[in-house]
Amino acid sequence: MTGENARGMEALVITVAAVGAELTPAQTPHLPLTPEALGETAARCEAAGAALIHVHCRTDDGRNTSDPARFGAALAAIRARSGLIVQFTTGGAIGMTVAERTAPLALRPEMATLTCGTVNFGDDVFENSFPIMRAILAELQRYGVRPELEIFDAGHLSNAKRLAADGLLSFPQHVDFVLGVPGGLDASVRNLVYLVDALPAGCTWSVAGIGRAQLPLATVAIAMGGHVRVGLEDNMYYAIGRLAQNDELVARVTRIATELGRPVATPAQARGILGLPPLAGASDAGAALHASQGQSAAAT
Ligand code: KMH
Ligand code: ZN
Repeated sequence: MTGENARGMEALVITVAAVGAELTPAQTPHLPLTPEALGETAARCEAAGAALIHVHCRTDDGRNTSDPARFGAALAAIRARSGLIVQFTTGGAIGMTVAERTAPLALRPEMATLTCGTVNFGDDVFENSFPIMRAILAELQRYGVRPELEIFDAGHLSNAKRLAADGLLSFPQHVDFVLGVPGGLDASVRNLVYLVDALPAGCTWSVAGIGRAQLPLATVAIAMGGHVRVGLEDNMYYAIGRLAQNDELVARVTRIATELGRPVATPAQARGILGLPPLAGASDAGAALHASQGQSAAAT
């Protein structure tokens, strides 16, 4: 059961990108920097309607780290506090080597990102040449980790198709459109519709609008039947001048989806939608929230 309502709308998978690599603790006090804070964030976001958490790790004082021990502690803390699908970054932070970016994959998270091309990233360059993509794909395959294809620019989808043509990737896949990065494709509805139309058959997709584009693109994606990523990695504000907390960004998407008649997926339902196997022994605490909103698959 993947969760559909009476109108046949597939349940909405909400991803929380809780910390990312770019914001500093000086910019917002709400970044979950420690494994314990990531566990707490996971619990709160699951209760608010999230099904998946995209994970970067920081040191206690906020620096980026690819230390597998830190990722392992984060994975354990998230697992202890939630049933969320855990997705590691392989983008890491600007300046990390490919070996650093892929080192945590040995922990075999359920999913990890694969950015499908190089992109300007503010004044920096986020490097994802074909050799880098092939190296990351090899590590994903080595550890049996399901990719989420990150598309920052229109050509990235072409790159993913080229990887498939070379036999290195098979479609359909789950794809995340990250729109509005300075240097990447603008966060417009027109661009989102263009990208969705260009997807290979059977793909699932989500959108992560950067900054103030997060809310309007999330709303459009809910109506289009796509999925949504929110969180501080992409947007630090709840409203102009008001810093956000991750769970309130998730809760707002849940409220909008509910108003639009779109059920929100529990982690177990999200695993079905994304074609992931069930997590052995996982709780589905999100089901209580969904049932209380009268939007579980059974209730709708
Ligand atoms: N921090 C960005 C340079 C990912 O997580 O896969 C890359 C990023 C993408 O965040
Ligand atoms: Zn990321």
